[in-house]
Amino acid sequence: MTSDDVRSARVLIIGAGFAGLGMAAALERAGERDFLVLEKATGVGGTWRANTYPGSACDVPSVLYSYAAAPGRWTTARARQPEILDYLTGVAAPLRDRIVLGAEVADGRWDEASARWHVAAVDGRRYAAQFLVVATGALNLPKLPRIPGADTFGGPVMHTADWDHGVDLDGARVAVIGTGASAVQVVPEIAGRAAHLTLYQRTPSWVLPARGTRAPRLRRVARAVEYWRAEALVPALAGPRTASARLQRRARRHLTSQIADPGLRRALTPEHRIGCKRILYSDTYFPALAGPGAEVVTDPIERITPDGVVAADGVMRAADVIVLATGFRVAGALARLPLTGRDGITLQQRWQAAGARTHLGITVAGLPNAFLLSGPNTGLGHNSVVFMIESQIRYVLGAIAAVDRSGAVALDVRESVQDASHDEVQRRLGTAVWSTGGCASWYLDGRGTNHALWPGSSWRYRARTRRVRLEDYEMTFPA
Ligand code: N01
Repeated sequence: MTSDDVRSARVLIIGAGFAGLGMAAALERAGERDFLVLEKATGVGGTWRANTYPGSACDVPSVLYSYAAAPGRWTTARARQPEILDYLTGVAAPLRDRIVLGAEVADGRWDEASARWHVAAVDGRRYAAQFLVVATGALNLPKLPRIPGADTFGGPVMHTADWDHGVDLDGARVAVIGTGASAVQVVPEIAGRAAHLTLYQRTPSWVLPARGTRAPRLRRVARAVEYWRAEALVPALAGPRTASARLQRRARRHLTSQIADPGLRRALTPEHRIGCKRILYSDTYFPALAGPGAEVVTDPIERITPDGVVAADGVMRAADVIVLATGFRVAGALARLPLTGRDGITLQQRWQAAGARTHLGITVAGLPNAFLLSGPNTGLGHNSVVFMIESQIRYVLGAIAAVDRSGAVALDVRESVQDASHDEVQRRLGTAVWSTGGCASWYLDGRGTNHALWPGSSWRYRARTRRVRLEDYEMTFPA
């Protein structure tokens, strides 16, 4: 293969979801014309292309769950999936020529001699770039529970993130497994159509009332109000135990007001502290479970048969369709990306040895000129991740500008800076509700370490990422 077969760009972005498209649009606005976006799917949108289950929506207000530079026109306060996908498709439209669809990355390697990333797609296409932005997202590998007999089931089994719209739920008997953010959205939709709904609950969730549905008219004001209202939750999550008590009382009142039956109410009352898992918002989830055609099963699932699901109470409950609202395989999702940095060491090897260490969730020692968006410890349990993504995008723009200004060809975060950044985040997470609240969640990996969340205010993250401190980086200059 000759060098002509390699498509070169100054910046290569992997992923055309919220983060990747935001990065591309920001580069365009900054006057950078030499960039490409590689997307493995056949369309843009990432999460919002994949999650088409009935009821799929964003529980964060749309005025916050949108780019500051592209506010969008929303028909409701919290948009549903089709509207969010339309919005992202609109953002992608002017960038169309720079987005390569169906380009799944098979390999990425830093080449010291050329100071370039060399990237190969699964279909053999090759790319080279000075800067690499990894925007592949954290929640994209569906977690399929291993339940004995699952392969013997006679009907369709669908994960929420892999919905088969050809399956008819009208009048069907539907078994739903899981009680997280996806479940509270899909359950009311299923209950409205199915003849019978059985919810298999391993752990109940705290649910707060859904907040208003009308799209605000004064968008800028609404954005500020919603932002600070969300930030007010930080003490309940990252602060002392007492700070969450009021919130938990509100959730308990919501449950009591919607569920009259004491037995069902008991079954739906969590034992963990609110915030330990993602806080859910719904006015329709509990009523759906209290309806005449619904049952909540709290006995663990034992097996699946051709006709339905058997729980530990020994009862076989017949089902025509099984819905898996069982979440995603998160731990190590990023590390699965085959990236090889300095000294031939892969990202996976680095993180296997020392955990998912990064500087601000963005740069990784040994991976020069590579930047992660939505990287480790940049998720939020209380506010819009788009705010975090935009902080990262600004940082990446700042880093690229700093390399250009200094006459260097590459920058690589110092190991000591990365370690200090990582250790500080972990120290603060140690006392937060995700570690102390008495639950297991996808926020924690197999070792109980939280590599998912930022431990506090998003404005603090914005402040930390406002300026690229060149002293944090080793710079490489042309020979
Ligand atoms: O997944 P989850 P999700 N047997 O991991 C249960 C984002 N999101 O798709 O709690 C029985 O939260 C599991 O039980 P337990 C958001 O970041 C955002 O709902 O582990 N049950 C749990 O109840 C969210 O946090 C929006 O005991 C099993 C459920 O399945 C993230 O996506 C909307 C099981 C999984 O809950 C993931 O949410 C939707 C088994 N073997 C999603 N395995 C917004 O609106 C798992 N479970 C922004």
